Amino acid sequence: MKPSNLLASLLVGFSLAASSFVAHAQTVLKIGYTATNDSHYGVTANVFGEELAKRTSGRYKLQQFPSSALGGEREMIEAVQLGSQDMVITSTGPLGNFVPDTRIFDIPFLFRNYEHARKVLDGPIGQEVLTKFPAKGLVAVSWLENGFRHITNSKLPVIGPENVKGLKIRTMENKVHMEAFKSMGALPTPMAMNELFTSLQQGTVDGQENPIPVILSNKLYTAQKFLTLSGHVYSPAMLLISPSIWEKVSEADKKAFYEAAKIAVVANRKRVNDDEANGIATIKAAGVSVIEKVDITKFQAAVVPAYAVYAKEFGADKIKKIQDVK
Ligand code: EAX
Repeated sequence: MKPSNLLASLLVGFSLAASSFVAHAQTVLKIGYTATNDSHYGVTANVFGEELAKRTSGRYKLQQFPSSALGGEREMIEAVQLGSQDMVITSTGPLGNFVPDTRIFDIPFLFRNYEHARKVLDGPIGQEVLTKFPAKGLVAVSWLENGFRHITNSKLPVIGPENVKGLKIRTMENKVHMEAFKSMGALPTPMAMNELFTSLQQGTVDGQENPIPVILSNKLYTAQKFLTLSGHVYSPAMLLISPSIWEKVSEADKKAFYEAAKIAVVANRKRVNDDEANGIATIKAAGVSVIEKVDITKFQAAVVPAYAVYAKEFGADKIKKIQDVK
């Protein structure tokens, strides 16, 4: 073989090896969330990871960081925007500070029940909001679910809004929620999830509000005396991916991401249903007094002043469009 031919075949061999390396290269995606792995978010990440790996022949793999190991939700969303973190499962809590269009879904007493909320998010109204993310440096793979939020506290049995007057209640870093609690006469204290447990223990705040899956997974019930099943607001969640990753994903693999997310959301919602059905017994058994007969009409009346603010921000017609989904 002439030296020039030898060089040519070496080059061909090298580039073949390089392309087969590319075809088998594995991308490990770092995903963070605030709940434990044994939770409605953990189950979502597990199923999403398995389904994605299956559909991409193992080219995409998840590395999970549960329990706020990568920080609070606001920090994680920022990191996903910057590309220093690949994916996050987050509630919409702090998300409105990045993509204001998500805020409308944080309005209290907007959704009648789980069926209503899921229908809106899966339908044209919810899907349209997903298209707003790229302009804000984020990619939304799918809506997920955190659940209807309930109030817990360590001071008194809360039956109606008059009982939350003057209570220091931790809210998410979300101005829609803060407005609602202000309307009820509470003192809303915004705080990241990873600071909450200690704040409840030390009495920096009297109470907080979260869905049953979070109260269970983060063991918040061990630091509270009363749980009021207020269901005052639905808390959507979301699976976000960094644009710096997304722009490198092939069209076929993007389909795999969406398909995997579709299966993960089924598991996510099933776990929320199961926690709602079985979790309250666990909370009661731990000695928490659970108030099931709640004065919902009074709570709704108490947030009417906040609705005036929401109508101004989002448009009364847009709110009505969501309420009208049957
Ligand atoms: O996303 O911060 C909160 O109260 C959220 O519900 C929690 O982090 C789950």
